[in-house]
Amino acid sequence: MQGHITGDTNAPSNPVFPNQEGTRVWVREKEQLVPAIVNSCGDGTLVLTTDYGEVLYLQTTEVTREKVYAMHQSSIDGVEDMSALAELHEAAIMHNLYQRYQKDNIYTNIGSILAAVNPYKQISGMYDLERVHQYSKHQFGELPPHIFAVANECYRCIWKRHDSQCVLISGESGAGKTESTKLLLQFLSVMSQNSAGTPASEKTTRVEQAIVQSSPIMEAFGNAKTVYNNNSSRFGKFIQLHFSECGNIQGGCVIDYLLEKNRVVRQNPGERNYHIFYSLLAGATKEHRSQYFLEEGAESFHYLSRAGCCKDKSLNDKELFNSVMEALKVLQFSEEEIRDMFKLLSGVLQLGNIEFMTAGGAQITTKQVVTNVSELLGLDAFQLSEVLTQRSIILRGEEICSPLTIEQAIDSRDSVAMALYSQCFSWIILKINQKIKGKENFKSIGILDIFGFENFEINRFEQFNINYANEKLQEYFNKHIFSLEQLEYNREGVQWEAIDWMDNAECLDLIEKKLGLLALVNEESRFPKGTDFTLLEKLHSRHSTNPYYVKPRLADHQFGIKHYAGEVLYDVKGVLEKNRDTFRDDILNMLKDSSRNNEEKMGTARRKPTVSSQFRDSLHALMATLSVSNPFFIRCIKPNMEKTPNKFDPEVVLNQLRYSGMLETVKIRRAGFPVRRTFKDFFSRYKIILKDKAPKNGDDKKNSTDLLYKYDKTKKEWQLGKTKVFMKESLEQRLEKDRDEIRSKAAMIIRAHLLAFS
Ligand code: AD9
Ligand code: MG
Repeated sequence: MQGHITGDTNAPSNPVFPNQEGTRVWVREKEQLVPAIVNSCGDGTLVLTTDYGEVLYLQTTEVTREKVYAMHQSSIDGVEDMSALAELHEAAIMHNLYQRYQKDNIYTNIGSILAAVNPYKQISGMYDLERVHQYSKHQFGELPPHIFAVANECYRCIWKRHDSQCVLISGESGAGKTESTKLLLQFLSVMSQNSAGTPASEKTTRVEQAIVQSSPIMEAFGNAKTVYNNNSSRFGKFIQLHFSECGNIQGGCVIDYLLEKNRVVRQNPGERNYHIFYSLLAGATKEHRSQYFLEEGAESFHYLSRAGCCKDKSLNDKELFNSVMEALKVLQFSEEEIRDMFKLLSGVLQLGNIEFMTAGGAQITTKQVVTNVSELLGLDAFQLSEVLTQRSIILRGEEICSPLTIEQAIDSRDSVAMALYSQCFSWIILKINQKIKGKENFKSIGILDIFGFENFEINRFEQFNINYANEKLQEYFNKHIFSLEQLEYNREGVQWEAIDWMDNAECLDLIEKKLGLLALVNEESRFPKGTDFTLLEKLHSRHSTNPYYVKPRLADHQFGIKHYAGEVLYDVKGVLEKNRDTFRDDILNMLKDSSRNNEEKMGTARRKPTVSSQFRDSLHALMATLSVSNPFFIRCIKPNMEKTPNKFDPEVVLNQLRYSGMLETVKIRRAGFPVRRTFKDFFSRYKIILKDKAPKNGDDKKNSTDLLYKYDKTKKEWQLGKTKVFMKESLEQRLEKDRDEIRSKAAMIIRAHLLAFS
């Protein structure tokens, strides 16, 4: 399926090429179709200007219908739903996105799937409260495509389908997943406040507010500037909102995935550490600054300055600090807890400034810094110096100490910093969860916002996990959009045309199946003598013939995977250590003594599951949760790599459209009947449309069929399966609209009657 744009099956039958000045055409350039306009045609030359600014001179004798042909009106005008495009090829899909993007219409539907192009700018009025209300009052499809329309449909589906819902947001790093998540939360929280039935009690208002306010806290501690995104999520999250039957949010829960803790101690060039550090330095009061050794700027802290980037003009550290403080208050973090958090953050920064020299073994040269760290973290200064410069083990009841090299000392220092920070992060998530916990006695909406696909110059264990998660999400998408769809048509005996799609099952097998990459990484991690290089040898020897595995010819420290979103080479250096994630017992004991450490989190290092096996289990658990909910998909698209507004780079977009299977998605949505209901459900929902004429014979199938014929005699928009009605989304929208109208009329009549009697 991957590859070039294939011939357009809908090419016009008119063999004469368009020669009118101003005619919109498609021109084939190097196997790709490009939108263009006819400038002139005379003297045997056809002059075209492509939408990307190129001028082409073609000999009319050489122009075939394959080379140049008129654009269909639907492509010229642009369409809100891709399924309505008459021309079905990648170029048409991209052109439609482009046209809409130029008019600030960043959202486009593909049936009920939403494509969202990141505008990299605020579009005025796009997300204000008025917009929320507007979208909440309409059926999906009645108003222009919008993320609020998806949120609204998702909310309505709780009652329409009587099941839990989930929204899966995908797209590469910087495409707009986290922003979309916040917009969904914003919409749902307003819906909750306005829900009929119960007036929002104080308790529910607090939960909604707390859920919305948890975002700035999680972002401050879990997001950072990377090459791809100035606010890149370095952890994954699944937020569940629990609704009551009346439609208000009663509680929620956040599950976090795999915070990139390495970032605390080192970053790639041009990247930053977690936002919270810079915010704290920019926003803390004078008093706090002097109390917590924060008087100097970010440049003076090794952990913040080593990658050469302390500031970015798109990031306002001070403002973030204020919003975090405000959010912490809403979530009722106590003064003491906030103070401890500051101390811990400062302690981590101070740790990074501990330096060593060699004198027999590593010696600390910055004694004052050690004193500061001990004070901030409530550790014993002597003990801290000891564990950072020597290793002690208990052998037959006796303590034996051996000095560390500088490198080992730095490693031990960094491992303490990482452990402290990641514990602080888990603790914050725990606190948020305590605060937003509530009843779970009805249905939920889950929103998944993971770290997007990444391919840096050097990719490590973190990228391996991040891309694995994205691969899993793509599998889920494929399963729902293609696989289950085809299966259901077959089972129900519905006729339709099968669509080819790009399956990523084999790539996932390579990663997670028996003896796959994950298994080998884990096996080698358990093996005391295993090193990154013995691991690499094993990976190569077992998998080098797998078509999804890449064994680079030169690099002796890399292996590669052909992911659905492209080939990525991974560096094996550090893989085993990060996967083992063990802690020296003596350091562990010292931290356990720390007055500022919550012990429950510091499990013993022995025989604990490896990082990747925990991650795999948590992904599988997530997939199990998702599989019992009704999914909505939002596909975020990055228009350029420069993070800039008003720039649509066709190559960047085309690549994303290809690997996300967008063309196939459009095709399947168009060919298929994505809405389905059992005869009983269908008839009981829509019989109200027939008013008094609704038959009472109990034959749901016949009654459903009669009703369907009323709406569409040609049967283009529906089909009957063995047990269900299959419909196009357009037909469902019409039915829903009529049902709504009748119900609101009925409600008005009842109200009028009540008034008359009162
Ligand atoms: V990553 O995988 O976490 O690295 P995301 O989450 O996909 O990535 P994010 O939502 O953080 O990307 O978006 C990146 C930036 O694009 C934001 O910081 C905004 O500056 C910008 N953005 C994204 N969506 C919108 C939007 N709907 N309106 C305006 C947006 N700006
Ligand atoms: Mg994000």
